[in-house]
Amino acid sequence: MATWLITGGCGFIGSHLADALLARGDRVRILDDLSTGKRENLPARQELILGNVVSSERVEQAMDGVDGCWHLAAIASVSRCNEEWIPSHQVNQTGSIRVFEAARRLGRQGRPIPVVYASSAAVYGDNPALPVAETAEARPLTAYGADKLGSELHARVAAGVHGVGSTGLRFFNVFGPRQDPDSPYSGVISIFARRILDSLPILIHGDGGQIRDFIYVGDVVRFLLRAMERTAPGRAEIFNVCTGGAVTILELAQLLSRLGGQELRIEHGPARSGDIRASSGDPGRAARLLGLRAEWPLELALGQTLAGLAERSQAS
Ligand code: NAD
Ligand code: UD2
Repeated sequence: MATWLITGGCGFIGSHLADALLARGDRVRILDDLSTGKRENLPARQELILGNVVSSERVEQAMDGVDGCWHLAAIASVSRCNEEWIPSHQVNQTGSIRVFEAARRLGRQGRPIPVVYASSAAVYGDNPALPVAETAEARPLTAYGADKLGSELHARVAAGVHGVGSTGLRFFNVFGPRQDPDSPYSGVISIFARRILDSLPILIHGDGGQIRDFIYVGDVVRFLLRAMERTAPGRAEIFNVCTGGAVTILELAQLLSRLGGQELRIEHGPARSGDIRASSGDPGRAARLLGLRAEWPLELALGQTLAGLAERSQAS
């Protein structure tokens, strides 16, 4: 039976990955500091190492004896990373290096532990060539994006110098149940869903013409699992995790209101500084080399998300 480490496994994406691994009978180990993740996102019996991914002792303790590591722990808020520049750099970049180093040191028979890690479409910045492919110039506009790009560069060093195999997944806009609707830093879909369930008007930053490529967490877990199967020693690869779709924030608000049985009520606030105007990914490389495409239709996935939030609201 395989044993896996998920750093950030108490989080939105990590807890869905943990569910999938447990469902197929594997053992899962979680390293998380519960800074944004929640213990209740995991089954009560699930082993959790409470700790910081910046600590080499904690990372080595968590990595020892596992067959592979999904590294998802990060400060995922763009604005928080800009405001808390040094501390978030330590988590988002030094934390990644800690993981690569532990994968090197704790490999067995000279074979480093494979690592799949979360990068982000933020590395592209405001690259106008849409849909954007992995070969496009990376020009991050935020500290968050710069640290995700830095993690990719260190992944290449880990492969070339130390033989650590890794696969970096550039997530576009991920949504689904357990994305925390109460955090101002959370994804737009979780925030809009909460407003609709509370019968409150939706607040759009700017004119609502911003474009995003929304991918459902159920699809993201399929990419995470397949990427681990493909990760090989000495090779560092990168893939977009996206649908290739392009939805405006206004269209999103209209769709969610209809699905939530609410009349559309919108208030427009100022555009968010540094907001990317248009973001949409080219899913072709992952389709060719991972053999995967996103399968969840947006409307069905939005329905699942609304239902999941309504259920948790009633339970709490
Ligand atoms: P999340 O905040 O729900 O999950 C992050 C997890 O990491 C949380 O459980 C948190 O407690 C943990 N964590 C944070 N700092 C830590 C530290 N120093 N040590 C140990 N644990 C720590 O966010 P998410 O949306 O699930 O994101 C998961 C990964 O995917 C992150 O790396 C994020 O940057 C990346 N990503 C997410 C999206 C998205 O749309 N959700 C888009 C692009 C990239
Ligand atoms: C997402 C990720 C970020 C980074 C980036 C990469 C989240 C929360 N953020 O940033 O980590 O990976 O993608 O491209 O996952 N909006 C509103 N009203 C609201 C909230 C948001 O209008 O109440 C708008 C916002 O101005 C933006 C869009 O919705 O234009 C998406 O916002 P977001 O915070 O969900 O995600 P994004 O793309 O800024």
